[in-house]
Amino acid sequence: NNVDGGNQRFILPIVNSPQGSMRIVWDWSDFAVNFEQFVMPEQKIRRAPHPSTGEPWPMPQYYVKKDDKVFRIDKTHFYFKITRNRCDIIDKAVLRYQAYILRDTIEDSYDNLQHAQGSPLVDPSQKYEDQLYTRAPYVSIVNVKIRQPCSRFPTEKSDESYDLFVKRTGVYLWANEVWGALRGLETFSQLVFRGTDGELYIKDVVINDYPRFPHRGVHIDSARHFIFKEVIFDVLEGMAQNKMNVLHWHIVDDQSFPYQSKVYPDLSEKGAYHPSYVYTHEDIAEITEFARLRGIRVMPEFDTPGHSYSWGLSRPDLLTQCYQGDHAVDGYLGPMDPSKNETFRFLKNLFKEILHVFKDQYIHLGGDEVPMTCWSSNPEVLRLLAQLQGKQNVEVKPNDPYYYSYDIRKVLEYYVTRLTTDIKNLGRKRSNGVRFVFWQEIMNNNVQLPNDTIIQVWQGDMSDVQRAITMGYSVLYSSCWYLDLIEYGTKWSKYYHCDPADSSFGYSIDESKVLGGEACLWSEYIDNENLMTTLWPRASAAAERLWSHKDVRDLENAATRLQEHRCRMLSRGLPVGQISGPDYCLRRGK
Ligand code: CP6
Repeated sequence: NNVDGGNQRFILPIVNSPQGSMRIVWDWSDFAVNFEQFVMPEQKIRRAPHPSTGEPWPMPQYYVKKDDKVFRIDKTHFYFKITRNRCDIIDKAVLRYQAYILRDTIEDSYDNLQHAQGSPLVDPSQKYEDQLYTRAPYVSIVNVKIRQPCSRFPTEKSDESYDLFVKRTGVYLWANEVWGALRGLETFSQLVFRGTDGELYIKDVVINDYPRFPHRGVHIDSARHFIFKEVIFDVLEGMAQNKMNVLHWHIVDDQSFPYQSKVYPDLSEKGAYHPSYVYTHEDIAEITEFARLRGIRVMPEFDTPGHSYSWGLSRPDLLTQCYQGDHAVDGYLGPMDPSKNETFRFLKNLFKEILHVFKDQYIHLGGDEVPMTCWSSNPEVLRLLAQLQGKQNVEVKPNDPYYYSYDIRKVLEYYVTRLTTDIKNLGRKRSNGVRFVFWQEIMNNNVQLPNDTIIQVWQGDMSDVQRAITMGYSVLYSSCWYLDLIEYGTKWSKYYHCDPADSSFGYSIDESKVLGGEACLWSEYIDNENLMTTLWPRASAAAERLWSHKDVRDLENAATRLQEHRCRMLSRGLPVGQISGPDYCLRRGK
């Protein structure tokens, strides 16, 4: 089949040209005569679908549709009625979705919304009065009922389930928690489509929906290229439209240190690319707030002991001096120096601040790609290792005969155990405590940590997932969703078919131990200009795998919905990329 794009014969329906509307028929196979390598005569020819048919992405768990039956939405009288447990999260969400539904689908954007409400667009920060909604007559009402009072921040235990009924007798959205109501509003807004007559329609449906995995993440890297706050907002808005709920923010790395600390301001003064390319506490608060209002958690990653070169620009003493034989090699610094108490004192102070700035229970501590050969070259680290292995006051040098009986991985275990113990103690004062995530090297190096630790598998397959579970850890899976590794045509089907709890190769994975997965976008070759176009709609493939029932795997069906979904993200103002192959979106052009 041809869902990944490539050549296909189809008809572009209407094109606006200076001469007026005309129908263009483009037969791609005429072109292919000259390019034989592109001819695939046996392939199924798929006509680009109508760009708006009101199909959801990701697919709900239970989605019962009465074929062909649709209701018309009265654009001028449409509103959401929140019957219980109002709070800022749901009030602001309702305004966003009302704007999307009306603006998405009709030509005159905000003017219509203002007209519909009979009042100017409301300042979201103001306190809502019921009269805001009572001006509209009782038609096209969406009744929103939230059973429990709002909580302030989403957590790994948030209930994101909801029920949605679109029936002649009315539209009802019911959720236990506000987080489910947010997901339901997104689904509802996706079901509304614009007919060829310009009217808004919605299908007759009953939906019962909830996520398959609690952790559905997007990983961004703001250290290889500085990512503007506005682009991070776009990432978060894209996540909301794909029901993803964790922003994994790899904030610092070897190349730069854009996190502006108040206890150690020299870290970013020396470590950021430029004084203005920093994230202040206020920036982070804004990003966290934008995420919170969309039911998204922000999980920061401060990657140590490796990937820490930029820390050394202000604090060279933090890093291990690498040796060649007996000689310290000038300017050659390795991972964090585990042989000094000062290293841990420093980290403890910094993480105390980090726990205060980032509210989420999870902290990612990295632990990947640690250059341990530098550790094994350093006499102080080797002295530490000798102690750890029960040999007091022994001088170990790389040329000692004993050297190879030492296991340098014990130093990694010592480092990680000491760091997590320190941070756990700091976290006691928080209401939700603290929980750690590490890249899979921690498990590969046989480091044993408490069972509430989470291992993120980024290399390898279900055997690694199985291994982490056997060692007692919970797992996040990312191996197949390294979105920065792209190729011609950008085959999204491989992202789509990848499953974090895939039992089809003889493994029987305990799905309750798999928290979910993350679409990872590393930024070596990504900056503000191409971040969104590379992330979306590629990450949408991961989003459906992580939300929908595991048997939702039909590529043809997904391809049609994904095309519409991409157009929808575009029309909502997100600069998303192209992966579907030849197609079209209807929106206002120049
Ligand atoms: N940076 C950090 C990276 C990567 C990792 N950690 C990485 C390694 C291999 C690929 C992509 C990214 N750039 N800090 C590994 C988790 Cl293919």
